Order: sequence, then C-alpha cells, then structure tokens
Amino acid sequence: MANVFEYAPAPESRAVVNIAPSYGLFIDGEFAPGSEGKVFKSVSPSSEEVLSEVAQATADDVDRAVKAARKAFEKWSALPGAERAKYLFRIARIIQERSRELAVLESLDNGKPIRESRDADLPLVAAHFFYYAGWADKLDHAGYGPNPRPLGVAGQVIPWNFPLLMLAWKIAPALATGNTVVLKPAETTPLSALFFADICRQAGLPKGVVNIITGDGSTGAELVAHPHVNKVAFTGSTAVGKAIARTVAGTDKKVTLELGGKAANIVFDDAPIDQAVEGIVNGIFFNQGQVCCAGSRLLVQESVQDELLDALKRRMATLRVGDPLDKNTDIGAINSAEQLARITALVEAGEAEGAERWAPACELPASGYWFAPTLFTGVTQAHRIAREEIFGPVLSVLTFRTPEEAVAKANNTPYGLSAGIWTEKGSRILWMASRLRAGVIWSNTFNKFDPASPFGGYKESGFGREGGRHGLEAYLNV
Ligand code: TAP
Repeated sequence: MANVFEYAPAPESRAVVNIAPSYGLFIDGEFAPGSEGKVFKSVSPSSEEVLSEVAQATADDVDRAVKAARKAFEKWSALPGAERAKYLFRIARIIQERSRELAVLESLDNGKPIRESRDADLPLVAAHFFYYAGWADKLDHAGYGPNPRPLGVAGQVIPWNFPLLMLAWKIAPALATGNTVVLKPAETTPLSALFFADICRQAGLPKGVVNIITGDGSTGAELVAHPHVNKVAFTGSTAVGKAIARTVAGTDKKVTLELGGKAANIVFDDAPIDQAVEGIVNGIFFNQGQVCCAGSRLLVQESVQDELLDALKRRMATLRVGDPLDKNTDIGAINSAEQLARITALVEAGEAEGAERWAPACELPASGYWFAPTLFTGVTQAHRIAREEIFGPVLSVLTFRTPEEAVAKANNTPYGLSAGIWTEKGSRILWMASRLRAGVIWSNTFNKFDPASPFGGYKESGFGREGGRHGLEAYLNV
C-alpha cells in the first residue's frame, strides 16, 4: 500500500487519471497504511467498479494525524503571511494544471457529469485557493483588529457531494490564516482528497500542515472529539451536525456547521418563463440534486402554473441521464446505493401521501445507481417531500397567490440555507429578500458561487459562514 502514487495503468476510457489500487493515510507528509491495516473500497457509482482500496483510520491514526498537525502548527503559524500565500498560490496553480485529471477522478468517484466537474467544481476549487492566498498577508486589514491569531489544529469533516470543492472551502481559509489541518473526506468519495495530498507534496507544503485521514463516520467522530483539535468545521447532514454540536458543547473548540437545506425557488407571474425554467432545472438537477442549497421546492404563482409546468416538462424531457464521463450527460449517477435508497423511499412516500409523480421517459443504465429527473405536483406543505431534504433529482411543486403567501411557504421549513426569486420587479426582489430566512438568496439566477461571497445558513442549516472575508473569522481568534 505504502506509496501509492506509483500508478497502475488505467483503462483507456479514463486514461487521463491513474488511480492506484490502494491508498494509505496521508499523515506528516507521508502516505502509510492505517495502524490496524484495515481498508475499505471506493466504488464508482456509475459502474459499481471498485476504483481503489483506501485505509480505514483508527483512533490511533487520528491521534497521530492531530499530533503531526499540532507539531507543524508552531512553524506554519509563525511564517509571514506572504510566505504562506506562496504555498497557496502554488497549490492553486497545480490544481489548474492537473484539473483534467482531477475532474475525471471526481466524476468517477462521485458520479457527477464531467461537464460539471470540469466547468464548475474544478474552476471553483482553484479560485478558492487563489482567493484565500490573497488574504494570507492581509489579515491585519480584514476588519478584525490588529494581529488576529490562528486557532491551532482544524479538524474538518466533509461530505461526498462536492468532495474537492468542500475540501477547498475548508482547507484554503484554514491555511491562509495560519492553522494546520486534519481532514476526513466522506467514505464514498475519498480519492480526490488523496490526490490533493499529492498536490500538497508537489507544492512543497511543509510536512504535517495538511493531513488526510480516510475512514467512516467513526473516524469523523474521533477527529471531532480529539482534545487537541481547536476548531471543527463540518459540512453534511443536520443529524450528524447536531451530534457534533453535542460533542463539542462545553469545550473550547470553535465550530462551524454547514448542514441541510430545502430551498424554495419562487417564480412570479412576470418572470421570463424560459429563463426561469433553466434556473429551475439548474437548481434541482445540478449534481443530481445532491446539493445542500438545491432548489428542491418550486413555488410558482398560480396564474402561470400551467404554462410553467408545460415548459418545464418539455425541458426535462431533453435531459440526458447516463455516463458521467460523456460530455453530453446532464444527470450522472447517484453517489451510493444508500443515497439511492433514501431518494427512492422519499419518492414513494410522496406518492403514498397523494402527490402526483411525473418523470420523462428515459432509459437508465443497467449497472450503477440512477434516478430519473422527477417532478411532483399536487404537493402540500404537510407532505414529507415538501419538508425533508431529498438530496436527489426530485422537485416538489407548490403554488401561491400573493407575495406574502410565497414568503410564508418559503420560510415554512426547519432549514434556511438558500432561496431563489424570479420576477422582473427589482422592488419585489428586495421586499422578498428582506423577509426570506435564508443565508443565500439568488434573484433571476440560481446556484451561482464565488469565493468572495460568504455562504451559510439560518436555523437548522447550521451556523458560521464560509467564503469571503467572513470565512476567515471561523479560523481566527479575533
Ligand atoms: P453525513 O453522515 O452527515 O456525512 C458527512 C460527513 O460526516 C462524512 O464524511 C461522514 O463520514 C461524516 N460522519 C458521519 N457520521 C459522523 C459522526 N458521528 N461524527 C463525525 N463525522 C461523521 O451525510 P450522509 O450520511 O453521507 O448523507 C445523509 C443525508 O445527509 C443525505 O441524504 C443528505 O440529505 C444530507 N447531506 C447533506 C449534505 C449537505 S452539503 N448539506 C451533504 C451530504 C449529505 P462517512 O461518509 O464516512 O459516513
């Protein structure tokens, strides 16, 4: 297992990336097997092919990784910001140079269409490192007073929906502010984080500044609870977020939680219908709907319901579901058999509760995990498909008559991560935006991200902000 970047030949279809048959943990600048030698398989959700075997970290391994990060912290935090920036710029440039390889890897391990990993995930990953590299020598001017200090070791746990992008959101601000990192990727998508470890070596990053430990939820729980972790950053389900909040309660660890969502995409009768349809499709089918800020509830003004739904169904019938590595694919594979089972169960609940299910005729591949783009009409606010995060390509349609009703329905959720507003009236956008309880509000667009813009939720969508100047605060004593 040990040195993993000695590659095995890859099948021709994915020759741009060489995936080793096994990977160790990346601790203190070296790849090495886990202390008990246990491994788990990373499977491609589009083919069910085993891509690689990955080490399962034990409590001992977590402890070694945290100690390596602690040791590296002394020198890393003492470096002048401009020196730390050089490493971050170098990492950003290597990501750009290796972006084809990383995009194919991400599509293989996660199942997302290559068009998305190539044109959305990878450019944003590089942009985050460039953006936070720019802050590293300007922390005194970030508005937190003179000489803000790093926290220490950041324990970061990330989900499988945007594996490399969530890593960038976590690692770039942590390093820019002088912290060191132990990161645990999700069990179903560990590979891009291990390739990132190789990029850290390529960039000459000092040993121990970034450590990657692979494992299951128990590894995440060990990391969060480790007494020498000073800061916990988590993105994932609200249930695990609450468990983490309980673990750190009463300790001096600083925490940011970015959790689930049930966003309303609100279409008024004066909205340009074709443009709104594109925004709705992007809002719910981007990344197979496995997006915390997905526009999973469509709120449409009653007077344009029929026109909008006709246009939306015509557009949905053109979506191609299939091979993530085909550039014409719009909807790739669902990330895991477990996630597919969760989506299927909620869709069945939608039908059982009386909502009307519609999907275009579409052939799904024989192997792998797939779900056709699906629309539910006749949905009420009491239905589970209107209340629970489905995290799949499933849209629940509700209607409203007045802006007041739209606000009330949009806010009728335990979540508060994002929302979309479609109307020609600027005054109405501002009126709505000041009343919607959501951390991010898009108008006449959806799913637009920028490293300079803070992202985060209200209510059970979590707390703390990632991105922008606000994202620095989570990693600083100010
Ligand atoms: P989670 O269990 O929350 O997984 C997120 C990360 O936390 C993974 O790295 C996971 O490791 C780790 N983890 C699991 N249990 C942990 C614990 N007790 N302590 C610390 N870390 C722990 O999400 P999931 O099970 O993959 O997905 C379940 C549902 O969560 C989805 O259907 C979806 O609704 C929601 N979800 C939301 C988001 C966002 S961005 N809001 C992202 C993913 C999932 P393992 O992967 O190894 O279990």
